[in-house]
Formats: sequence, structure tokens, C-alpha cells
Amino acid sequence: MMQFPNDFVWGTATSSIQIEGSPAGDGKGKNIWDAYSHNTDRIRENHNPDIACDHYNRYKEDIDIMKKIGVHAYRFSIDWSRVLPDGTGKVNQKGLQFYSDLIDSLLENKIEPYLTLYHWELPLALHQKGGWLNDEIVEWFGDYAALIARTFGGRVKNIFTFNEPQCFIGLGYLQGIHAPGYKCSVAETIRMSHNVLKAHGRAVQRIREAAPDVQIGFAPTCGMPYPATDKKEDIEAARQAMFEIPPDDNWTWNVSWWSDPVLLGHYPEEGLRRFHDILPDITSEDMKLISQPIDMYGQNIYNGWMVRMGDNGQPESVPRSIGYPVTATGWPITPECLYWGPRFLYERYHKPIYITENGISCNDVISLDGKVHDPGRIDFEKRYLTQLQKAIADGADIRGYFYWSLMDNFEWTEGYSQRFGLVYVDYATGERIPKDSAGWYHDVIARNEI
Ligand code: GCO
Repeated sequence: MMQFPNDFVWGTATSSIQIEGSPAGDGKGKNIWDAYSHNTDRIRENHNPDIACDHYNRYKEDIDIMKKIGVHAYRFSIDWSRVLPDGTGKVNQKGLQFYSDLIDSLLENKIEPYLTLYHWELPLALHQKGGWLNDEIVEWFGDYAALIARTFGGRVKNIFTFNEPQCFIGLGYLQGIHAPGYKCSVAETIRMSHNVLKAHGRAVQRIREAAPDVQIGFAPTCGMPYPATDKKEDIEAARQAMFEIPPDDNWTWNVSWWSDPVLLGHYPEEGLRRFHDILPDITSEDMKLISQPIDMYGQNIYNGWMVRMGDNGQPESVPRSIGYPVTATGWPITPECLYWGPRFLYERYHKPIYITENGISCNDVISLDGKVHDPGRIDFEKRYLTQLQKAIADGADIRGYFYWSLMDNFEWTEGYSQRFGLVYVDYATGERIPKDSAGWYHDVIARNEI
């Protein structure tokens, strides 16, 4: 068995749109997913998040389940339009009260809240004013961050600004798959990315002003390349591949364009060269704002791909064998990415790391015995956590791990077809059934070893 550090944070994660429901409850405004889910044919079987897991009404039950699992921490997001229905201006006190009650209940159960300000919940009213293309969004987001920090900063000690800008800009505005379903130009999405990063920096400033004790982080994602062998050249090839920027039609799916400005204070040279003719104005003040010091680096890691150094001295991906193991979403099962990803990230950014998401979708069903047996998830977790423990043992400063997700939920354009949860949700009745993996995770947390 392999031990994790004594103060290692074991958690689980969700996001507001995926679990809360009550899209108009108690004065909540609309966000872009409330709108998109009712005006697109891109969501499987026309599912929508109107009910989701009805967490807005059942949060105490869900916290009881977390308590039984024994998690130390719970990462969740605030629906911006639930607290600021128009994104700015008038505050919806009942919306704030929901999150206040949620936080109090977590603390009563000795579960540390880790809050994400933006898990894709752009208020529709701000979208209609240009959203991430409107430079004013930097202040809009800063004002929102300040409201949250002022209201919850005395109880919440950990705040991540953004979840996965790679996805909400790439899928939402470049490929047009996620809300708002736009296919913008590369130039427009580069400009949006600059506004997202400036908004991150502004939020850091406003949180520091309102709640100086809060630890602040950023939670991007990406695929994590890993070396085909332990040969130096293959490790170097994987390291290079880790920070490269893919072709234009998928350019946002990278680490460096998003994290180098936040943690190193500059965009990657490769990107500046490639996008030179379409860059927005980038000033030194912008870069100072973006690279406000933060305290922790979150990374959502699910999978990666094998890389070796090619004969031409360039990294090349190694094709997967036929029948390579995949999850219910068709994602490859690549535990090595939870060793090499955190290792490469820590080498580059030297910032304490939290795995803010990792998990697996399985075709879970309620068995004849009324239980949900999910040996595939337990096996996945054993493999990935073994690699994570090894990365820690080899020197990466990894502070915590959040299993995605606490419960089955609305998986964006996959609707409710994908079950990532430790807890099964019967959508017909709302019943929650902890899966075998919930008991297994409880024991891992209790022993703090894998
Ligand atoms: C993401 C999001 C989550 C997803 C999860 C499974 O990583 O896309 O943060 O909202 O539901 O990762 O896809």
C-alpha cells in the first residue's frame, strides 16, 4: 500500500448547472445553458438541466452522503446568475442565501468548501451584451468575485476563479458544441481568452481586497501526454507535447496559452508567433493583472496520449492498440497521465497542485440486489491514484484530489447518458444510491493510502 501526505485533501466535485436544477428558483436569472439547452438540438435526447439532481432542494441530503463517504472537501460552483440575475447590479439575496446555507451545512459536517466562481455559468444578460468579447466583462467578473468574497470569505478559504477555459471558449465559441453554440473566428476566441485571463486577474485582486485569507486558484484542463518509454528523449518529447498549441480548429485545447500568463506572466512564444497577426492589444498592465500571484493550481485530468521522440527530433504520438480500454464516454483509460501531467506541471509552474477533477463514466445500473456495483470505477481509481501517489513520492507538490463527480449529473451535450458519480441518481425519482465505489473511496480516505 502507498501512503499519501498526512494533510492530503480528499474531495469530490460538482458544478451548479449540472446538479442544482431550479433554473428560475427564487429570483435566479438565466445563464447561457438555461437558454442553450432549450434552443439547440445538440444535447442528447433533448435533455436539459432544468431539474438535474434537484440539488437546490436536496443539498442537505447530498451533504449527508458526502459525510458518510468521509470526504474532507467539496468543490462546487456558484451559478453567477443565481446571485446576480443580470450578471451585474441587483443582488438576488435568496440566491446568496442558498449558497450560504450550503456552506454552513458543509462546515457543520466538517467538509471544507472549495468554491469555483465560473463553471460555465455566463449570465444570459451579459452574453447579450457581448459576453467574453466585451472587454467590460473583466470588471463584471471582478464585481461578482468581490460579492462572493465579501459574502463568503469568512467561511470559504479556497476559491478557484475559472473551470476549464479550454472548454468553455473552445467548445462554446470555436467549435460551437457547448453553450452558446457559436463558431467564432480564431481571432475572436483569442480576444475572448485575453478577457478571460484578465477577468481571472481582476477577480484575484478583488478577492484579495475583500478576503485576504482566501487561497485562490485557477482550474484549467487538457489532455496529458506521457512518454512511451523512460528514455530521456521520450520524456522530453512528452514534456514538449504537453505545452504545445494544437491546430487552429482546436487551438484552445492546450495548457500553456492559459497557464503561462497566469503563472509565468507571459504568453507562450509559440502562440505569440503563430497568432501574431490576430492578437488583441496586449499591454504590460494586462500581463501584470493576469499574473496576480495565486496560491494553488488546479488541473482537471482525465486522460492523455503516449508520445515518443520521432526520428525528425519532433514529438510524435504513438497510436493506441485496437481494443485499447476506454470509458463509457469513449475516453481512453490512461493512468500514466496522472503521474506525468502533475509532474510536468509542477516542474514548469512550481505551484501547489490540486487535481480538481478526475473520474470515469461507467454504464452503471441498479442490480437485482438493489445495489450499484461499479468495479470498473474502482479499478480505474486504483490505477490513477497509484500513479498520483508516485508523482507525489517523486517530488510533485500535490495537495489534494477531487473525484469527479459526487453524483451522476447533467453531462452537458451528453445529457444524463453519462454516469460519473460515486452516487447513482435515479432521475425518475431523484433517489440517490451510493455505488460500491463510494464505500471504496471512504476506505481510501480513512486509510489515506492506495
Ligand atoms: C469538464 C467539466 C465537468 C465535466 C466532467 C466530465 O471537465 O468538462 O469540468 O463539468 O462534467 O469533466 O466531462
